[in-house]
Amino acid sequence: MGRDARGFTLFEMVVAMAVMAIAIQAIVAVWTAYSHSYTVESVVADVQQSVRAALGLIEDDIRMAGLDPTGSAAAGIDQASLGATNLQFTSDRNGDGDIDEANYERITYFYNNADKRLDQILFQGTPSETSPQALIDNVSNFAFTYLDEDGAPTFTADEIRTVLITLSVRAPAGRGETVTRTMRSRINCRNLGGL
Ligand SMILES: [Ca+2]
Ligand SMILES: [Ca+2]
Repeated sequence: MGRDARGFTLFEMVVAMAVMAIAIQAIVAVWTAYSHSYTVESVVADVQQSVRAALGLIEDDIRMAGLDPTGSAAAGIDQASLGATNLQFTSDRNGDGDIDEANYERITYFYNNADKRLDQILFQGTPSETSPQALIDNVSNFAFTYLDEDGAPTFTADEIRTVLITLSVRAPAGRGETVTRTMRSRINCRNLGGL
């Protein structure tokens, strides 16, 4: 008796099921890897975007440091609060010869290492002064570097012409993994040392 040519033997069924099981396993593995890399990639994209946005805001502010259209506001970088993770600067944005309005004339940026945030204080020294607020979270590393007119590092406020920023953000990317991105920025402060 030959087997029915239209049917399957038990052996063929078992082989077919085994092949299917292997195929499903492979599909699941590929899908898992894909969805994981998709998660990591989207976290990387988010992190890069937020770092870029934060740096853009700081750059715009710091570029204004020392703006002093009347020459009588004594705008510039504040020596007392100058450090590798602290920067306070003034600019006479409304050009009235002093630094006292709630119009972003005195701004402080500082790295809050305990909370891993880059904080800012706006309108400092005016009635509208804000408490520190986070500009960006998950900051794993932050540093200001200051250069004088010859490009040499300095911590003397009057000598500063260029501000360099290093900003690293580390964000969770699922499965206990993290994504870290570091970006640097170089700001030439055209309003400093112009007198
Ligand atoms: Ca002013
Ligand atoms: Ca004023």
